[in-house]
Amino acid sequence: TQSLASAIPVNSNKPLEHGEANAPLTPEGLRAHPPSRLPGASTLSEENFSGKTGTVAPEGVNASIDTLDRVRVDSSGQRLTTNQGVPVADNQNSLKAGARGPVLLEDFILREKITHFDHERIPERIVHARGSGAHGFFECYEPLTQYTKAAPFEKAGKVTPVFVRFSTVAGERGSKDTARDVRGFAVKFYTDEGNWDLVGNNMPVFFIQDAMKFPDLVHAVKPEPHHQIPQAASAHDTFWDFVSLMPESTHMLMWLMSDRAIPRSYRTMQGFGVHTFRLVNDNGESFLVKFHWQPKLGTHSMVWEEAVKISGADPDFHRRDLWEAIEAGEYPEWELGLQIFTEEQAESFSFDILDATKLIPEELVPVQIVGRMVLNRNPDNFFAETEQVAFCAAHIVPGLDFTNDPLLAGRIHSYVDTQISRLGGPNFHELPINAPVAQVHNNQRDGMHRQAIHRGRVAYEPNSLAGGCPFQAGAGQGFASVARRLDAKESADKVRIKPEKFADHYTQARLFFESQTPVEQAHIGNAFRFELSKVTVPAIRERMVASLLNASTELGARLALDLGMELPAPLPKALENPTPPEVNRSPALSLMARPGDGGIRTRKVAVLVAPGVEGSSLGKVVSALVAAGAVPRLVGARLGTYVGVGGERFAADATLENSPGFLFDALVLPDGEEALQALDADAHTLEFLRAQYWHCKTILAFGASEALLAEAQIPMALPDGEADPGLILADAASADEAIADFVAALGRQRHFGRETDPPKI
Ligand code: HDE
Repeated sequence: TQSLASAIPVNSNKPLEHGEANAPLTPEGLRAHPPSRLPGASTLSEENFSGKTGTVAPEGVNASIDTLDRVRVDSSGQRLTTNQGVPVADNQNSLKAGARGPVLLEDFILREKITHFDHERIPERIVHARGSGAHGFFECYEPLTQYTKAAPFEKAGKVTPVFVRFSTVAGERGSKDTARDVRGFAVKFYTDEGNWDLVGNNMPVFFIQDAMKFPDLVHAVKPEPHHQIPQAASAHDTFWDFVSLMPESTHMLMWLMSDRAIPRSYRTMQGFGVHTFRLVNDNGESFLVKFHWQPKLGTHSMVWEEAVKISGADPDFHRRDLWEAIEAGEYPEWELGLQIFTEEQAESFSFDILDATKLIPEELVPVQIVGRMVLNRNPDNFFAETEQVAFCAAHIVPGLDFTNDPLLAGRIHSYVDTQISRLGGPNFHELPINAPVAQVHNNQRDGMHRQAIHRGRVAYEPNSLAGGCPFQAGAGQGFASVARRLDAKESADKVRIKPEKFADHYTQARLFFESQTPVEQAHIGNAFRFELSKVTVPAIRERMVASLLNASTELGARLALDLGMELPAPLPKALENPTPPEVNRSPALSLMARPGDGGIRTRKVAVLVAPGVEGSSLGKVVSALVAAGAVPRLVGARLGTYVGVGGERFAADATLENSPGFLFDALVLPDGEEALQALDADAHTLEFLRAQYWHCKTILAFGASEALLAEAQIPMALPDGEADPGLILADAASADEAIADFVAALGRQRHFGRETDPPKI
């Protein structure tokens, strides 16, 4: 293909595909703009000095940057023009018949500007409307050619550019980040063999087994149609009405009520391909596979009370976190793990691998780590990249294939279809963010917004007039579907039924619940209680508890008590005696199973300052945090410089009012008599302190600030009488030791030993 393509000087490489060798509006040197942040500087995106065009991927690492460069626009030093490139003399006044006269229809400049503005919005995604994206790359650790010929897994060290979009599901585009919800985890691999979209979620199972039910599920969870309430929340009648009538959703409900649904950061959540896919090698042999993304930082979540507060103070919490981490050069990283297994193995499992409400316990099929993904560049423009990116479950490449999962089948149709209305036509693949790095040659033509200018008179195949080009690649090179049906024994009669094992709705819900630590189980119970207490129809609450009793009598009984109802009889099951499961506990399903390396990189620490703080200890703690990669922020009653007792100067760049405590991972209280008086007089301080304690975060109190703890009624010991590992007191002599303890405690992220139900603080 290469030699043929270069013989004909059309589309011989990607930039030329659009006739764009030297785009005049692409400024020279854009690639060379400096990283936007100096080490140790604030990560506030507003403070970047680079003109805000994103960070720079290491040279040669992100090939997708090249295809985007041809459309990047930088207006610095340029005059203002119309869309036709006509220079505009006056951008302040419309054209009028006299100073006080009517505006003239003739004013094409005004009309163009307003018309464009009128059409600036496109429909938001029907689900996953709220999201954030980033560029990066995938790097393969070892060749996987034994299993697959997919280009990204060809050899060790092979780098494939990616664009990733994380999202919530239910909320609208402007809704809060910290809703209780599933998170989308969609990865577009720009492979040499075309684009592969692994459109996954942060939970490995789904609510329903068949695409037929998806519109119902989404209608049930979205704001109720008569009054559009509630936004970005599942805690309402229609959602629980639907899921309580769909016992197949029980397993997913356990995940949704777990802390997985309120991640601390996109950077601290796992991703899953959910469905079983196929890997196909050069010999045409195929293997079954499940995809897992494992965050290098470990899995961490919020607590519910914190998530609720953050959604008010910073609805962009996750978006900001991802942006700032990348701007700061703290590139988030995940490892890709595969569970590879054969059809014979699959047949022996107690569950059906075509059922998206089931996972494969790692004890059954271990997760094999095969590569890593690093996100190292923020988009330049949210709309052009993050909003217009079009992920499609149908986008796979040679070396991969689908299985007969009936949920997946619907997705193969839905994504392309939805882009056509969302992005305005069938040419969405030509938008720069969607364009493959691989060349595109076919006989598809025309349609709304066509970019490519195809030469010649041939738009059909077979042809002789264009030398038979573009020609079929053939099964050896091109994509060829695996011929085998998953279950060759099945008859192929047309039926609307489900395989038998799909009817086991509770075994894995129980497995998940039983695999959680007591703290996580308590949180799951609290979440069910919260959500169901928002349901106004008692019959729905009762039906849900009756269903949950089949998964866990303990959970069901607790909920009946908490919701003030009689214990209902368990809901009749679709399958009374399911095949016994291979394992009853899978510790890997606990969030606590992946704490990360205990480091504190990118954790945000509030250091309270006021006039007359004891400065030397504060200086030490700030240096220690910076050295460990954390992000200390000096928080005062107002912005500006505060002078310590020893003349030290502290510049507060956040205030008690604009940055409440729950936005931080930890808190440092200063010593100093005058400072403490000032802090004590400000009600924000005690609020701050109580939030930190309630949300199980680490607190370091220097010297006399201990009195503030007492005033905030913070218990010095845990409810079980043990010392609180997250509460560290320091006097001047023990400062160094206390700071080391503080850093270690912060590395543990939360101190759940404090929790009581109801909370004492
Ligand atoms: Fe999606 N889903 N989905 N979904 N989904 C969409 O595509 C759909 C499902 C997922 O960041 C839509 O471009 C159907 C499972 C993500 O742009 C739409 C079914 C999983 C994203 C759609 C499912 C997902 C979407 C809406 C059941 C996890 C956001 C806009 C048969 C494996 C991608 C769009 C992004 C988005 C359909 C179920 C993940 C309507 C019909 C299961 C991460 O096409």
